[in-house]
Amino acid sequence: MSKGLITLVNPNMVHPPITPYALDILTTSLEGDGFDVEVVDLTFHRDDWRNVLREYFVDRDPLLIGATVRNTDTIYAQQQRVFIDSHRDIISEIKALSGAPIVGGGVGFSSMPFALVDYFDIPFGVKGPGENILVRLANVLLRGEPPNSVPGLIVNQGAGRVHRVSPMPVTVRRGRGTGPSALSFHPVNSTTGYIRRSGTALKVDNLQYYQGGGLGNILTKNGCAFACAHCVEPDAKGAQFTRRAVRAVVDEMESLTAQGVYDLHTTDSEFNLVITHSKNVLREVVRRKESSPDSPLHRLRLWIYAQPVPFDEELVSLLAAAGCAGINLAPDHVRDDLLDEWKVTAGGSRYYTFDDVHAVCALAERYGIPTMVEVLLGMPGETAETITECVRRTLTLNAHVVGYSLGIRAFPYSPLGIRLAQRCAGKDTVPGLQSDTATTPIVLKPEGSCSTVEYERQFMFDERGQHRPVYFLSPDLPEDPETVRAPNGRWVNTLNLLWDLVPEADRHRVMLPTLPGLTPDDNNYSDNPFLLRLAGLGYTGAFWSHWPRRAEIMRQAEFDLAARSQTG
Ligand code: B12
Ligand code: SF4
Repeated sequence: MSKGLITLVNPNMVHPPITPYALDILTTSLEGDGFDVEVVDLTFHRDDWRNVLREYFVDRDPLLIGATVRNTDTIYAQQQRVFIDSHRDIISEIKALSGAPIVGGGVGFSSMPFALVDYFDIPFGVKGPGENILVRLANVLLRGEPPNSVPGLIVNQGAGRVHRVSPMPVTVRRGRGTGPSALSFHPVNSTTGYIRRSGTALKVDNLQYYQGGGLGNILTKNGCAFACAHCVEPDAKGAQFTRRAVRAVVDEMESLTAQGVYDLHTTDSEFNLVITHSKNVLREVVRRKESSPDSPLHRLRLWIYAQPVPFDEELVSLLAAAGCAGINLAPDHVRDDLLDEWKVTAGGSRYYTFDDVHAVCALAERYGIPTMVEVLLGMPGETAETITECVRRTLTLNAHVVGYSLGIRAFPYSPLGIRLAQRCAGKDTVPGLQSDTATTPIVLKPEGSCSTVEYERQFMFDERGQHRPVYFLSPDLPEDPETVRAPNGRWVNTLNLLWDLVPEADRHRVMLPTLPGLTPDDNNYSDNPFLLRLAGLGYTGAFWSHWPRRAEIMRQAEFDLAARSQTG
């Protein structure tokens, strides 16, 4: 007999649509524990989500409702779009339709969870992997026990008072937690194959996402033990690597490819950190392909996120044999002086040089695997000279695509965000702090000097409660002093410099930020006009793989549209 119904809601309205993988993971664990789970997926209901919710809740009375918040905002400095207001609208509608308690979670949510339980006005939140905590919460509610007995659960007491039940499950650095060893359970379900479905009512429809967005997804391990200055992931996902059982991962790849979802993007923070595990996963894929000519894995196209180190020929040959279709590499910059303070392990050491980036690109090319190289410009210390060198050297890499972003979103617990708040000390702004919607200088309070809700909120809201996502752009870039002084200054000179630095002949294979921030040139996937066309035309695989042909694809799309309007 079922223990009761849990409803999981996906409020992500960004297109091209990305499969809410988290909801398959949560469903697997909840169903495994005897609960019924229904997924109300609003991604394909951007215009009629209210009706969908109303119809759903007419005859449902769940024990608990979970909402996943994958992205808080675009984290793209040229288009600082915030998503949480639309999430709040959805949550408010749910509250009007059901009396069930609501719990929030997701990687975006986890980047500022105290502020978001408060903003959404929901009783519970989970920071980091949620499957095991959610099962505990559901059982506690079922038995009528106090939620305060669920370790790691974030509980909203109202009026801005939020606390987290200790001990905390996700290893958190800087003494803010005690780590999984302090718990009787680990937050990640690392042993079970997550159940992936297509075409089942009220479950995530993996094939529909693949047909609408061209990508499926797969997790081989959770978390990241490194400490790159701009990054939220060690804090939001867990500061240690939790490997999933190899068999479970490959079973899932097999299940997805058998359903017709052939392009799978890894959702690890970085696929190659813990290289022995990465190789074991790939070996198992290769073994199954070799042992059966009928294995659906022969159709697998794997797309990975990776760092330049560790990488060796064995990994690349295994990637090729397993069906890797592309490597998205994130060296971020070429200059050691900038990277020394930025791309580091938890112990603070650098882990690659630009020579390693060259070596990976060359090796991948030898094995016929295209690469995309991601570059993040504007970190502290960036100048016209360092940008010039970075663009010049990254263009020599022979990568399929080089993506340049300018400006870094500062988050409450990214090392950069923490440092900026410490430097402001609640008194002064720091040159380079910027937000398009800021009307007064951005002055951040350091952690510990205010409540956690307040600390997190200031990275997303101003004092009046208006959205003001905080960004950082190096003040040493060639901007006028007024631009740097203005809290909402736009680094236009630097944008122009960037465009000037990329020769016309390379433009087709380069992602370059533009002033509006949402054009077919921008490395911003949220409703990007090129990607929407791409998805509409049925292209599959990582979006960047089609980037060099975007002018042609856009022309084809215009042509098709014109032809259809004539025949229609
Ligand atoms: C892979 C990836 C992509 C790929 C996706 C490919 C694919 N087919 O899946 C691509 C390149 C397309 C992409 C695009 C974008 N991405 Co992205 N992406 C990721 C990445 C690396 C993995 C996401 C993922 O699926 N994780 C695996 C799932 C299983 O984990 P999870 O969602 O965190 O779920 C667990 C917990 O969070 C929790 N949980 C989740 N939901 C819930 C709900 C409840 C109720 C509970 C209790 C718990 C819970 O339990 C889950 C299971 O353990 C993450 C970083 C990361 N390591 O997670 C960034 C990340 C999510 N992306 C991010 C962003 C901003 C974007 C874009 C908006 C960027 C842009 N401007 O274009 C777009 C949005 C696209 C869209 N349509 O939503 C940011 C979000 C930051 C923030 N605060 O908002 C992240 C964190 C990257 C970063 N370092 O900043 N992305
Ligand atoms: S950018 Fe650095 S900290 Fe973030 S996931 Fe990658 S390696 Fe880990």
